[in-house]
Amino acid sequence: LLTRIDHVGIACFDLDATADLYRRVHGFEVAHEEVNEEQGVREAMLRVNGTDDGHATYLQLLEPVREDSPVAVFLARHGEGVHHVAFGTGDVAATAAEIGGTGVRVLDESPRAGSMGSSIAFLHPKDCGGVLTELVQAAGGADDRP
Ligand code: CMX
Ligand code: CO
Repeated sequence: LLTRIDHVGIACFDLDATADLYRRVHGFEVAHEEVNEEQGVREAMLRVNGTDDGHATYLQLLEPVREDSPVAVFLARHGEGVHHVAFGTGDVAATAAEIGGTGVRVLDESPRAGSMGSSIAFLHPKDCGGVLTELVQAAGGADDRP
C-alpha cells in the first residue's frame, strides 16, 4: 500500500537560506521549486535517492506564504524542524479511504494538489503517534504496484 518514503517535510523561516544550508552541509541540490497557494507554502524539493517503486525520496523544505497557514502556525509554536513525513502510494484516494477506515482521521475529504503534480492527503498527527503523515500519489498515473 505504502511503497516508499516520498519526502520528509521540514519547516523553515527562510527557504533560500535553508536550501543553501542543505547544499553546503549535506550536498543536496534543489530539484524543483514551487508555490502551493492552497497549502500556503513556498517549497523546494531536494532529491535524495531513487526508490524501488520507480519514484524517489526527497526532502521538502517549506516556507509559509501566509500567517494562517499550517506551516506558519507550526513555526510559531515549535520553531524550525521536521514538520511531516510523506509516504508514496499508487492510489492516494484508495489508501486514504482504507487508512481512514481504521479510525485514523483523514484531514482531506478528497485528495489535493501536492508537489510536482502529485495528489496528496494528510492524516492527523494525533492518530499517527505524533507524526503528521502525508500520503502522496506521484504525477503520471498509478504506480505499477498498488
Ligand atoms: N506534527 C506533529 N504534531 C503536530 C503538528 C505537526 N506538524 N502540527 C500540530 N501538531 C499537534 C499540535 O501540537 C497539537 O498538539 P497538542 O494538542 O498536544 O498541543 C495537535 O497536533 C492538534 O493541534 P490543533 O490545534 O488541533 O491543530 P493545528 O491547528 O495545530 O493543525 C494540523 C494541525 C495537522 C491539523 C494542520 O497543520 C493541518 O491540517 N495540516 C495539513 C496540511 C499541511 O500541513 N500543509 C503544509 C504542508 C504542505 C505539503 O506538504 O505539501
Ligand atoms: Co509534504
